[in-house]
Amino acid sequence: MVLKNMNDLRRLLEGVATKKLILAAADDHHSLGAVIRAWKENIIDPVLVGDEAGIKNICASNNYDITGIKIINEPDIQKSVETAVKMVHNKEANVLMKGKIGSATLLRCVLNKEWGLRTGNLLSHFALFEVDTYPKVIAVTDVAMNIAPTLQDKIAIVNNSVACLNKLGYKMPKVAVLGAVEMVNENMQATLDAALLSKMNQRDQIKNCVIDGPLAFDNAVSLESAQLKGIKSEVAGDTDLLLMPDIEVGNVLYKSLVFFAKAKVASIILGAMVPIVLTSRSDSEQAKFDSILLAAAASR
Ligand code: COD
Repeated sequence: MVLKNMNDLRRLLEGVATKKLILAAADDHHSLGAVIRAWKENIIDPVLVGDEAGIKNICASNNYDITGIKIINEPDIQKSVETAVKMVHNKEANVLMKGKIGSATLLRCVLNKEWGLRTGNLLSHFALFEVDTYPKVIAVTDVAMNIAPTLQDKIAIVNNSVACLNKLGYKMPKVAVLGAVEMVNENMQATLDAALLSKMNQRDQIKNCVIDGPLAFDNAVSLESAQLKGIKSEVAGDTDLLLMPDIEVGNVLYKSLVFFAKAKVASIILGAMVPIVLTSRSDSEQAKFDSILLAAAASR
């Protein structure tokens, strides 16, 4: 099974128990809108941690009725994130969500050795995009956490993403490891890593997926483009997951898809004690709502 669009995430959650979600630094308009919508649809049971007066102001000016939602008043942003992370650490929730705070600040709390959400695995970012020019959703990793992943990191990033795709119903997701070219070039580290990852997959050192690379972006997402270049690949043109060489390439692709291609996006952090909704502060309420759906599906 593959997901055709973001609505398919909603279908995955039919009959699934409501998840407890904690929103850190909760006085954020789009985050609150998304959380309240997901609460009304019985996807989550939220707790809001943050500046209570600010939260109530936003709710009043947007006619959000939050009667029944627990608020923990912590006006200091750093302390509100620490409180939220500690609550998740103490198993009080299945999902953590970032509100009005920078990604790096939240991630540093998540990585705290005493009360953070480490599991011993590498944590990595995973984004799903629905774009009109591709026949199914396409996952992209890592566009927001690991800055310059080593080969070892890339193996962990693929494993995190494949485990998540398996939970979303993909039996053998097709993984394209991106480079600037589809040939191995000893001066381009991304192509060397890609070739190694492909071989490790063939030898069953990386399981439950089909990996091919290096592939340039065009032949990863277009069979015609691959055929024109004479590339024979099970993945080319049918990619489920794009593995990025580094954060800059990944982040520029993310923003280009959203701003130029008007893609819908959902994104989370994997590998921690629970999935973490981690969207960009400029992402829409819809993106935050779809990310909550993705986190809920990934926490099953
Ligand atoms: N998974 C598990 N442990 C990790 C990870 C990871 N991905 N990254 C770091 N750690 C551990 C290290 O092993 C170490 O024990 C500790 O955390 C600190 O490691 P540093 O010194 O590399 O950590 P920081 O605090 O300098 O950086 C961690 C960040 C996640 C903050 C950093 O990688 C970062 O800034 N990433 C980009 C975040 C960002 O700005 N995204 C926005 C793009 S939209």
